[in-house]
Amino acid sequence: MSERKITIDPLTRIEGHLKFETIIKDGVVTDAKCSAEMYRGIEKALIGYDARVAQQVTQRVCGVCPYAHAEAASLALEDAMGIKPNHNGQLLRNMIVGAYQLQDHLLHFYILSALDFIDITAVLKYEGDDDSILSVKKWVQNELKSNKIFPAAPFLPRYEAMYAKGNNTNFTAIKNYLEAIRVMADLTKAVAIFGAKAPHPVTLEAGGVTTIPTIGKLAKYRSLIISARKFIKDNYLNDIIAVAKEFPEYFKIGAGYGDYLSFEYLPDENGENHLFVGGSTIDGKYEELDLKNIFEDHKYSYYKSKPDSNVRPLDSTILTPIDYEEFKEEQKKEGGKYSWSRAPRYKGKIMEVGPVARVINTYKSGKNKKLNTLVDSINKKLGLTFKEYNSVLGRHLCRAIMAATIIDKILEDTDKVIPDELAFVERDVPKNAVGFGLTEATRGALAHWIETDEKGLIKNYDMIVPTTWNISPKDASGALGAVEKMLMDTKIKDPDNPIELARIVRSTDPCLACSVH
Ligand code: NFE
Repeated sequence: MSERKITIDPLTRIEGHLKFETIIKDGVVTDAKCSAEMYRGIEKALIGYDARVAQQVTQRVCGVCPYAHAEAASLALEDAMGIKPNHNGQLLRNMIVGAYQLQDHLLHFYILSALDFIDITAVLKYEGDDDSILSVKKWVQNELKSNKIFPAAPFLPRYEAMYAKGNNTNFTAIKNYLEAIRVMADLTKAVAIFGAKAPHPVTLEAGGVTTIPTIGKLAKYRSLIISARKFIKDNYLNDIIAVAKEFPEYFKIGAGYGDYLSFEYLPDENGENHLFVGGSTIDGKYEELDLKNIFEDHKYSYYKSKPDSNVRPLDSTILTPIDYEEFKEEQKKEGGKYSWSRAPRYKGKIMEVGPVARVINTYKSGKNKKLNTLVDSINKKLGLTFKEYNSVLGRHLCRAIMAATIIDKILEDTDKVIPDELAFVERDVPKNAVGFGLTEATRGALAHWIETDEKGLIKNYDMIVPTTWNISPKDASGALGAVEKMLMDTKIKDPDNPIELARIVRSTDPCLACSVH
């Protein structure tokens, strides 16, 4: 029997620093371990400050999903205040976070993941007259002629024979890669119209959005979103379908536990009837969300353990990181702690969060008929059931389904905004209050909890973040984290080029900066 350990450290084309290790026996993964390699402590850094700073500071957890932290922080403080945004406040909030999330989905597919599937060297065979493809062809030719050690990095060198074979798939995706950058720029501009800046918009606050929606701003936002809509609905979705047809086996590779958690996302102007529902699907059965089921485990995380490792939200900030001597001991120990990520669990189960969770939970709730129609038509076209959604391609496909759904919603919301009317209600920060805020960040379910003291300053703050769910280490029961499970049993064609592993991990779009926060 051949046995070999494959360590990838760090995995590139993701956010932050992820190390993962697998044991391969006879070409099959028999053990997997994901390690978040840094500690940040932003929850602890908030303690003692005015509660309104949480919106700004928690955004600095991340460069790609800051909007989601601003929203969750605002929702948590609104919950503590006992208020909701007004009509315009809710709509503008949706428009900021929705546009930002669309930009992030394009970033993930085209910039971070497409190069796992698309053959950039196919441009050398291109004989057409499309200027953008020709520009890439010329660039690759010039790079290959140069004497640099890594010509055409980061696109080359490539593992041979592992990419899409169809010239059309490759040419179209390469053209769309460039086009996606322009669309991402437009979406970023749209975020900045009402967010005042992007990244890290400053106008999302408890009470709504502090920008006044003038007719000019609304018209500009609308035109940017309309120009992005065609690309998202046609090009993005079609590129995923083209990749799906080239790599049908990736609807079977990367299956996790198949249990899903999502939070409600994008409400109507009254803060109700969300576009995506909250809840869980466990063993195929959908149930509404009950936050009391969330606990965090830290047996394999670099924190000092209490006897009971199940910690409730707002109790986790009392956890103290282990000191450096202990850290070195744990690393040497067989079966020791191995990640700075904690291990959130729902009903004691390991939940996958993200695009598949959002699509499956919403579909099963039956509350969004348009989504169900779109999902049914795609499943028919590709011959899929939800079983195949539990896979590398299922995750990519669900992102495109979500993006097509979100862009219609934010356009409808734009038309409901009342021009020139305030989008913000101001309130004092409540004293001795507790609140929570739930949303869906690009990568999945995001929750913030806040507790204020007798002066209204932050006494305690807790975040449970999408990638923390997905990338979590084992828990006290010994069960593997969600991505660890996805890696298990994978057949590796060439252990010297284990691209299957990278494709699996990237399909969850991990963000380690958020994960450890
Ligand atoms: Ni840093 Fe994030 C998203 C949040 S993490 S990217 O999306 O919250 O999983």
